[in-house]
Amino acid sequence: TVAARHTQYSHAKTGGFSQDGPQLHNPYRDDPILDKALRRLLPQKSYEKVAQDLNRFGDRITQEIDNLGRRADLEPPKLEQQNAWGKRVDHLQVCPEWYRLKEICAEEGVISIGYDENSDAFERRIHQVAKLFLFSPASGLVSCPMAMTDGAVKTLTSLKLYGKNRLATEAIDRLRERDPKKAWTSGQWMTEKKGGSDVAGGCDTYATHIEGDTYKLHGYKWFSSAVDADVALTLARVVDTDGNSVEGTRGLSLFLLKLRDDEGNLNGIQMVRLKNKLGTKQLPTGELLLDGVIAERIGEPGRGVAGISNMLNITRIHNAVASIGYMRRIISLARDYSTKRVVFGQVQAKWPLHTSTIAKMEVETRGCMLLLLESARLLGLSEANKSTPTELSLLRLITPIVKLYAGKQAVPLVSEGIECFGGQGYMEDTGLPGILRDAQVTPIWEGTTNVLSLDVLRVFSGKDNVLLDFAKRIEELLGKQAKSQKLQESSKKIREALKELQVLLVKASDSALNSSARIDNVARSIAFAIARIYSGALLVEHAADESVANDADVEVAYRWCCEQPLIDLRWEWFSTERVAADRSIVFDSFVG
Ligand code: UCC
Ligand code: FAD
Repeated sequence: TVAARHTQYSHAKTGGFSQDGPQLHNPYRDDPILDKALRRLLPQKSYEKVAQDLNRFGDRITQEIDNLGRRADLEPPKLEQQNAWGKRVDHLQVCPEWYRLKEICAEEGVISIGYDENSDAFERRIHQVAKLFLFSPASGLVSCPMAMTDGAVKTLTSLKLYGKNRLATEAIDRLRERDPKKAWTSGQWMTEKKGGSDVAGGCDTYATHIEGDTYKLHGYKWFSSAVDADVALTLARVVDTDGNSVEGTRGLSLFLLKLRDDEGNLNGIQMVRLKNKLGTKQLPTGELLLDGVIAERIGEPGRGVAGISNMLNITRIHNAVASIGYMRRIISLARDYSTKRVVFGQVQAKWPLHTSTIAKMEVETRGCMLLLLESARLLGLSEANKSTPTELSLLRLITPIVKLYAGKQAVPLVSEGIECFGGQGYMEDTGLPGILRDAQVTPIWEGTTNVLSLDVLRVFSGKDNVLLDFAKRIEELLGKQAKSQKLQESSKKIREALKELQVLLVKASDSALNSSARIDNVARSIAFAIARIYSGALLVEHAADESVANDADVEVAYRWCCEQPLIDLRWEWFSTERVAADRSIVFDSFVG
């Protein structure tokens, strides 16, 4: 009654009601697809071991890790450049929780699992990716240095430096070390002021020879994340004895350096400032002046971009982990909240329009998740030397695809998820807005959506017939005729979309020869079509496996394949006239 309310407010100024917030559940047990997918992908014994580890780790996330990650969100790093007496100190202050999270990564083996020689390489990469996926949204962005650390191990081992180069050997051991006291992390410094996508066009860092493979580096690195790292991989142009260097990609060589000496002094590095970022505020991203950094040249001179691509291909998979981790986190919280928040007389979960909103997000996330696990499977197979040539070319294809697609989907999906909490989703102390800010970086770093779409074209222009390999894999996934009518219809849609893509690409490459068509301006639509066709086929394969799948899996596959376009590409978009038309739209009324 009115009188009762009046009494209530006169005593408690904020009113008597408070809303229960969303609860974070064990992310492994809460995930509707991860466990089932692992059951399908891994041999029984290995599955049991992995599931046990992920179950336990999921509990550790809810009980300990998530809170540390949240503390790291709230205490961004600081840089003290000079001490009180004007001495340059470049003292980086990162909160204790950040360091604790790094220790936990070593203890939990988030990197070492990927290289554990006691288990099959194919299985260990799947295990690692699943574990990183659980960790990522709780990690306070420690997932970022972990990505680069994994990439550094991969690069150094691919260059076969173990046992041959002292620093590289120590780095390989310590970057995948389980003892937190010995474990190192790595940075990756590629971006300079002039260019982050066009690395060769932007690189103005020079290396003068000292002796053997040792050089001194001078340059300015414009974005360097996790500057509390122990080592970093970077690119520079070697200066010859006449003071000349080679321009372009072929002039870039790859270097490995330690950030500090044994006394903790910086190795010819000045931390100029920390970046003032939209999100990822937990992560110390700095501008670094390299002023005589002692570094080891690794790999052949002039093969720097090709060498660091090993790192990029690993960090891009980690980036997809992060994107999908954010998607899963927001859905999980929104789902829980929907059982608690009463709107118009009943909980959100009972309003069909609300569950339909979350169902749409769920379909997207499951498609991305299976694409991610496929990338882990292919990576693992290649490292176990078990890949067929088709699987090798699919790994090269899927890496930019999963990064660009998941990164691009994460931002609107997380935004939708935030809306599920109404005004509370916009409140900083819920921790929810930070998820959106952090998700926004995933389409940008490690190669933007456009740059990775162009990388997909680079893959197609290689010597292998990647399109045929792709078609072969899709057929393999669709397999035998599924029993369910919905899955049969889904398979039909996938085959139609694949055919359409093949026809357009063949026609485009023929027309490109006589300059009547361009492929680069539709690279993004091509990449998206590949992602959607590939994920659709993976969803069908998953849903057709009656040993794990249920009706919801079938429905998800059907909605992915039959309720949204798998391919959004028209022949007229390839025409060279389209380029001029785009310009006329963009620069209409532009005075410059
Ligand atoms: O953003 C960064 C770190 C953020 C923090 C870490 C986040 C981790 C995940 C988060 C988890 C929370 S680091 C900066 C990232 N920067 C980029 O990704 C650069 C984007 N730009 C590109 O990817 C470009 O496509 C370039 C720089 C790779 C292309 O440059 P060029 O100069 O045009 O190079 P070319 O001539 O096309 O390629 C040179 C060689 C070729 O081999 P060869 O010479 O044998 O023909 C290419 O085939 O490199 C080869 N190559 C590759 N190989 C190029 N890309 C690749 C690749 N991805 N895989 C294999
Ligand atoms: P640009 O290259 O100037 O790109 C601007 C726009 O142009 C983009 O939309 C891009 O898609 C588009 N574009 C570029 N080329 C083409 C083309 N040919 N066709 C069509 N479109 C094109 N870098 C590191 O090396 N190490 C790090 O640790 C690191 N950490 C980072 C941390 C954060 C928080 C951020 C935001 C960035 C970080 N980066 C790091 C840099 C990041 O990798 C680059 O910002 C990114 O690769 C893009 O480069 P750029 O900023 O120079 O943008």
